[in-house]
Amino acid sequence: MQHEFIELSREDAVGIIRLHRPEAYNALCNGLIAELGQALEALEADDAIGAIVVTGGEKVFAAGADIGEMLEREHAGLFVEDFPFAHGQGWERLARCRKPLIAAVSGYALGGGCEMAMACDIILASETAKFGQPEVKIGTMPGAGGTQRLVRAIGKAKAMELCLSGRTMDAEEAERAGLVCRVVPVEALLEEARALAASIAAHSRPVVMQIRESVNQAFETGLQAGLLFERRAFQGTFDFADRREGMAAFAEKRKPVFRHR
Ligand code: DAK
Repeated sequence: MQHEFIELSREDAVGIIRLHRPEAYNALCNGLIAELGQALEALEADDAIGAIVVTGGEKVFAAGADIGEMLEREHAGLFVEDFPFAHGQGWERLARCRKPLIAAVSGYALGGGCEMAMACDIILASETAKFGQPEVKIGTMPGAGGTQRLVRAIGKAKAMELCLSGRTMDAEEAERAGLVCRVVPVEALLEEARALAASIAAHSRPVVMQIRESVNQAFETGLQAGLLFERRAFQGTFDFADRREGMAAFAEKRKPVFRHR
């Protein structure tokens, strides 16, 4: 399928989605979001794919929702169409993705761009990455998880400061604050993201999915509910052939051969 605003590629078990609208700093226009949704749909349906990297360009991951598209919009219309969910379901598709998603961020990840990175499971940043929720500067507020995920990721004080002031945070600060897992040189970003995705994809897929859902429970629910979810998921892995194979391989001092079952 031809895309206008993204590039989609596959390398072994890794799917790579590159946001590619450089003239507008990868602003997340409706067309881009729709294409993102279609790409995620295709990668999730592809049994060969075990993990997905979402990336942008060297200078910009994404500078947020497309301000030009939002300029003349009014509340009633946005509410009725549940903007921007009506456009290709891309945002909703991202939240619904069950395969591990790695955001590989260089340059600006602002507003919806920062929210998109945070909706992924892991953020890997290059030294040039800049994160922020600058919506306050254009008279609005974060609308795709910025006031929620950022607080959970970096704590109230820093999240409040970023959302209320609109200032950006560089990669080093983002790593210190716990928003990103690691910072790598800009030229190594995609390779590192691909290697991380490949290492995840090499594990048993159902086990990876269980772990991912359990970690997200910690992020999204209270401790007791999260611990119960984790215990049940752990017990559930004992029905997987891959769990038996993994433990047998360890005991026999050989590499496991996972069949994703
Ligand atoms: N929208 C449209 N165009 C943008 C853009 C954006 N967000 N950001 C940059 N551009 C365009 C600029 O208009 C310019 O285009 P030309 O004038 O060359 O045609 C080009 O990209 C380069 O931008 P600059 O000339 O401004 O470049 P600088 O290097 O000087 O500055 C910047 C880079 C990233 C600091 C600056 O462009 C900037 O501040 N951009 C806006 C950042 C921002 O305010 N982002 C938040 C937007 S609100 C939701 C989902 C998402 C959202 C809400 C709800 N739901 C699921 C419910 C998201 C909302 C937002 O993100």
